[in-house]
Amino acid sequence: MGVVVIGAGVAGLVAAVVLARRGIDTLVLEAASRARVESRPRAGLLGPAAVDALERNGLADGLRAEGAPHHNCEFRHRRRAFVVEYARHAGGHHHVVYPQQKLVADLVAAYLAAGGVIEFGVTDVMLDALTSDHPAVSFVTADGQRQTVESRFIAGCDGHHGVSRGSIPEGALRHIRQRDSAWAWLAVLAAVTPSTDKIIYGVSPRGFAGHMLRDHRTSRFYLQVEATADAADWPAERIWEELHARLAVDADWQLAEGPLLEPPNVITMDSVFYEPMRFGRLILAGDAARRVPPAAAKGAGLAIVDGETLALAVAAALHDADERPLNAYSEVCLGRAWLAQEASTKLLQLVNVELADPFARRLQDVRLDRLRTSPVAAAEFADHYLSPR
Ligand code: RFL
Repeated sequence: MGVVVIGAGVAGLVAAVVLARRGIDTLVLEAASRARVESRPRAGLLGPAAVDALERNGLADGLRAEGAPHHNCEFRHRRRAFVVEYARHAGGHHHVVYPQQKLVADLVAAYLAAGGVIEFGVTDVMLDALTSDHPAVSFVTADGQRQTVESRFIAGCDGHHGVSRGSIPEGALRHIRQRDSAWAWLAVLAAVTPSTDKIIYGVSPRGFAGHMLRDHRTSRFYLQVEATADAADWPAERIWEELHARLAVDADWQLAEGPLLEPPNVITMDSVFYEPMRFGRLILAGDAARRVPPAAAKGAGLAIVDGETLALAVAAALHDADERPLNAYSEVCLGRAWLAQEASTKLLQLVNVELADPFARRLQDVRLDRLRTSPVAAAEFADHYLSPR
């Protein structure tokens, strides 16, 4: 086997398609069922680097047909709304909103069409001999058979809680962690047509509220909550009450309510990087190598671009015996990921409200006023918001 890819998320599937299309024998191992990966709601907003990578590899048909381009976003502050036309400040670069589960379904189809093999529902995945020329993966198939596969490389694309990174010996990777934030976001997914055509970042004296878009029937909302918050304390009624209050604006605007599609989820804002993204013949990509909070919507985009970079580097090593791209892989991906982390940190400073700190709140007022009135501040925001490009 050329490459075993662990995890059929966006990182793993992009890597697998690019490898399979280059004639490299590829096996994808996925813990969940196909139905689950193709219906699990997560990201929606994809930046230009990710969209370009999908376009380059002919993987953007669904996104082009159904995705919604986004050029502007809206802030609400002191009950006043203002729009930042960020694409205008960034040479026309923009986002596309396309639900991650639809992209995963497109990628699974493209990979199978390229002759790739996926084992869904695997358990007990174990990695071995990572520093040898023939690393091995053993796993139990959905029908209970233990199998062991030797390969030339293993792509660890199994997300933040997967087994790949944990197979690397203690001390081989640096763990670079941000100090814990006092705040988390309560993530809410509702079956309701968005009450807006652009993302809304609402900064209110009660804390931040975000109104994101998924598709014409689905909206995502976020509420800033304490890092120690318990989702069980947030019944639907309390969520809607808080969203109405925090998104309120002195204008003719109504927030439409709808049934919650899944239990709300407390997402902490901590970040961690594992460096380098490679140990011997195991190469990490996407969330397996880091956790960037979803605040600036960077994780899926980074994972897509990591997947492509990984596949091209492995293809160069296998086809041309050229290991230079592989040796550069970690640095290239980390450069992009730290840029995204900086954008995420800046966005959190802009929208999360330090509820008990009047000094910080006055500074936040200044930041938001500058964003509203200064083209330089808007251009700076655009640069972060769309990075990496
Ligand atoms: P994934 O998507 O987690 O996929 C990993 C896959 O590996 C499987 N797996 C295993 N398979 C085999 N053996 C094992 N032992 C395994 N353990 C796990 C899993 O079942 C899964 O299928 O990782 P990947 O590919 O690195 O992609 C990362 C992105 O999913 C993530 O960064 C984004 O979803 C983050 N994110 C967002 N990113 C954006 O770019 N834009 C957004 O708008 C955005 N919104 C979000 C988000 C993440 C969110 N949550 C759920 C934290 C909104 C939310 C609410």
